[in-house]
Amino acid sequence: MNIFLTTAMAAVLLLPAALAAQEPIDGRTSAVDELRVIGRSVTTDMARIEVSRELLVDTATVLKDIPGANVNANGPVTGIAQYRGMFGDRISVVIDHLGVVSGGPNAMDTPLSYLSPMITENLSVVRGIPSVSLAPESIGGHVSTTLSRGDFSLAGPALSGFVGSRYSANGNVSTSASRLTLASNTHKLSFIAEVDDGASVSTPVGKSRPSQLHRERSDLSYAFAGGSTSVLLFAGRLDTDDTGTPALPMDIRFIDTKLAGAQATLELNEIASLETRVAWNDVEHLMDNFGLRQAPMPPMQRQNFTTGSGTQASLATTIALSGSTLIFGIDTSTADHDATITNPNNAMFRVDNFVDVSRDMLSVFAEWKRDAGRGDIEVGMRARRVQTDSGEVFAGGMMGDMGTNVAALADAFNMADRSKSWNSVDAVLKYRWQIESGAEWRVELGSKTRAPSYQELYLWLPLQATGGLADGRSYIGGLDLDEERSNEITIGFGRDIGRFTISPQLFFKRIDAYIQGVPSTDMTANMVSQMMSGNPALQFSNVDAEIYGADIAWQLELSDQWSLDGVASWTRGKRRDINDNLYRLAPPNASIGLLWENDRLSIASELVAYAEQDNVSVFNAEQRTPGYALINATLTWTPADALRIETRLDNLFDTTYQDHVAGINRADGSDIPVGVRLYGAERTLSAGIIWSF
Ligand SMILES: [Cu+2]
Repeated sequence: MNIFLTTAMAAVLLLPAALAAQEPIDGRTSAVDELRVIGRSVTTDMARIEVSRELLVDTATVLKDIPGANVNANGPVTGIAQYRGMFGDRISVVIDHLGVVSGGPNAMDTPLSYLSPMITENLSVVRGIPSVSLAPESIGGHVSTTLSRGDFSLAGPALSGFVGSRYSANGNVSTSASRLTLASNTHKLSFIAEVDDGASVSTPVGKSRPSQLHRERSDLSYAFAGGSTSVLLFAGRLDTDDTGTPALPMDIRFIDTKLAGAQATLELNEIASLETRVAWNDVEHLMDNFGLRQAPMPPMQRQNFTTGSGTQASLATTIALSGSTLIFGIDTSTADHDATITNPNNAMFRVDNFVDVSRDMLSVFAEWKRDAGRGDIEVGMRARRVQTDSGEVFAGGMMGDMGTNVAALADAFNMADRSKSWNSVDAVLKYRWQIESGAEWRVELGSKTRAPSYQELYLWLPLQATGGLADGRSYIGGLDLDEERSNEITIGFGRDIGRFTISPQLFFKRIDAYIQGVPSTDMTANMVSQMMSGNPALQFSNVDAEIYGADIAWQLELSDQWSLDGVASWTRGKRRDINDNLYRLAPPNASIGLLWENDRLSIASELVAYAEQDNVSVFNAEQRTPGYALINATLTWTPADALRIETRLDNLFDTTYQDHVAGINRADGSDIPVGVRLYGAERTLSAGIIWSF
């Protein structure tokens, strides 16, 4: 407890109390059950963060400030969203309402990696069970983001935008971004661009190598807002080069993605409106195990060239009835993937990791919401069909037993029926009851499904291409996988008592046919895996699981300038069929922030504490992690309306700590030994300046 006291006291001392001038804050309204601290708000419904106001490189990092959420960071810009014990493909992540197709079989280009922070307006997470209308596949949660493409100009044609740069001394990490918007009250043309760059960062035990990064992201858009019509057209690009992912067996050499899309809404009449969206993206990606990290012997050098491309489209109609709303919609998506592993020193060596893999989805839904008075109800149903297929695979250039065994695995895969489909129905029921005192209760019931990912199905050779699991184990897919079904309940409460606001939630999910690795019984796969990695293979299989927990956000306004706020999250995940824990769950954690602000200056400090994670999974020998506490502080100064100066201090006491969900180092040549959990950054000072016009 001593460390808590000392750190809490230091947090208070960080705030120069002398600055407490007496000026009211505009726009600081506290609606029922809404917690609002600069740049963020949490309700029983939703937690939202204005990303562009946060001094960071990976947008996914803001998930740590959201109750129940966390981020599995396999590298500096490879954050995988985690929510209430689920992560990866189980979480729906959308950019301006539509998803992206990831081109990396290890999720090196996670959906959130497409959101460079300075050009991201906000990120919000649905607390509890996502409505069926929000996303076609969202068994574990829904993260919604928007790019900041500027506003229409109501006062007539005008040019607006910003230019800004941020720098962090640890690793010379810089982020620079700009927006240029030419807009009238009906037309808007906007260009945004950001370049992020940095070398490997230092931790209290030495440099984490390779953790350098280089990412360029741009987006050109046109928008129209008429009386009853609005349109958005966009084309964008992501270009990531030479970026480390020390928790994975390879690093990013390049990710080259083109994105484009169109969205339109049309108000048909007083009661009905239509929304339609279509998006396309195409990814080319190269990763290797020798370019950025200490290279293995030439025969062991590997590079993997992968592609991913696909489209998503949706059409929905909203009908306003008296006191309620009805939405009908249809969603489709297609995704194609290929991946080929070669050795640059051996022209004969080739492994077709994924060949002509496709995963297509068609889904329809209906949702009815009554938003009248004190008892709000939402009922939604969604039917979905997912179809997948894979081409025939090949591997060559391997000698002796290895060559024979790998050829046997390829033959077995090519003989098998690889064309699969799953039909399922999801249902969500939400009830919100507002009491006269201003308190609200919320009960949500959901039955949600997820068809397997292409890696879980078609990984025919034991490899670590697992959507970023980063557990160091080699997996093979399961062609007979069933869909997962999660039956769940969320109970939430929200209350304003004077200057104190609180919104706790409890959840329980019972998951049938939960997909995870179990020891493979395939002798050939185990022999190959043993020779390549020193461990037998795990096979993606259906098991039974349950996840439960609680999370809370709260705020206490001490005065017009001073406030305290906090978030706490606790999640437990277990197998039901055997005695084991689920893999890579964030340990119990809490943060307390102390904020002082007036209309020109805000100073915030936070104490972030993580408990040890003892509830680790046996099936893949997950390592335990000790607990830790950190203090961070930020200062934002707006000397003029157009100018914003920011500084941030992370890890004030230079604490040596390991983030449980950040993964294990796999890279030779780092100051952190291979097989040891990655350490967090040492004390780091960052600063930025942003000029808006
Ligand atoms: Cu990759």
